[in-house]
Amino acid sequence: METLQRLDEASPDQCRLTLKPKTIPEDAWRVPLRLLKYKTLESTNTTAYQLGERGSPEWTVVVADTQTKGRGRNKNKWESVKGGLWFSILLKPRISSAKLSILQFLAANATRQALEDETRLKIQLKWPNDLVTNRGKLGGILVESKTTVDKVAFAVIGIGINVNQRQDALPKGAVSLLRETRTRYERLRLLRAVVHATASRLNDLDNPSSIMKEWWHNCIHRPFLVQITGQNETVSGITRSIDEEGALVLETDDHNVRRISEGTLRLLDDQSG
Ligand code: BT5
Repeated sequence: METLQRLDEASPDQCRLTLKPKTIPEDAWRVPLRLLKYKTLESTNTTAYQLGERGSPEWTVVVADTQTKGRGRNKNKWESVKGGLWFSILLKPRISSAKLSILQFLAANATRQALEDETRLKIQLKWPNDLVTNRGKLGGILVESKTTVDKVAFAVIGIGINVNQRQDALPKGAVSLLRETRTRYERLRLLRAVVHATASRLNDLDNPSSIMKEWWHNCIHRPFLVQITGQNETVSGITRSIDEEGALVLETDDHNVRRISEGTLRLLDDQSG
């Protein structure tokens, strides 16, 4: 295991990062972790991606107190004020690019479990990439990657969790751990729990059905009537499962079964199915 002081490869000069990395004392990290801690970044995913391009090793983790251009899927903005936990993990998984979508579900499982263990709050998952409580959105996951032919050169798992923000600092429809449990949390302790949970699940990448099974077991719309708005269409139906690529299996209103691989899901009714 490396100490956090040995960050030569990821030094700001070599990486042309605009802000100086801060190091924090290392204790019981169980992976060879390099933690780069910043006050402000545009996006921890962007910085982790740059580090990936410059050959930084896997388990380089970038965390920032605030992000000025935090992002979600399809150019969605991710509000990243102080108090939340915004970080990205650089990984080099030995999987084909066709299997990349699985990483997002693995990360969601790991984050959900870690947060539930740390806070005792019931946290569920909403397709495709949300962490939710029954009052709103607690966090989200954004996986980005660089692929060559059919191999993954590296992947960046970006995780955003609302932790210590008060309600008035949260966007509409969002909740924080503070709001849900009336307790403040040490963000790096949560980060460590998520990293551990991710590391301990990585072997499952060869076994997507176990990842998807765990995800579906903790899904908030299982099986509910939902509406999914994609780039080209809006469909509604009852969610029946997710397949091994992470597509949502939907029984549509006209009783056809459709596999939906992208879109934003809205719960319509919690009595169906
Ligand atoms: C996501 O996108 O949910 C993935 C968010 C990933 C954020 C992390 S933070 C660390 C890393 N660095 C980054 O730049 N990103 C990652 P999506 O499913 O597209 O959801 C985005 C939508 O969630 C927005 O359009 C808003 O409606 C809502 N939203 C924005 N900020 C939020 C917040 N802090 N909490 C809850 N909902 C939010």
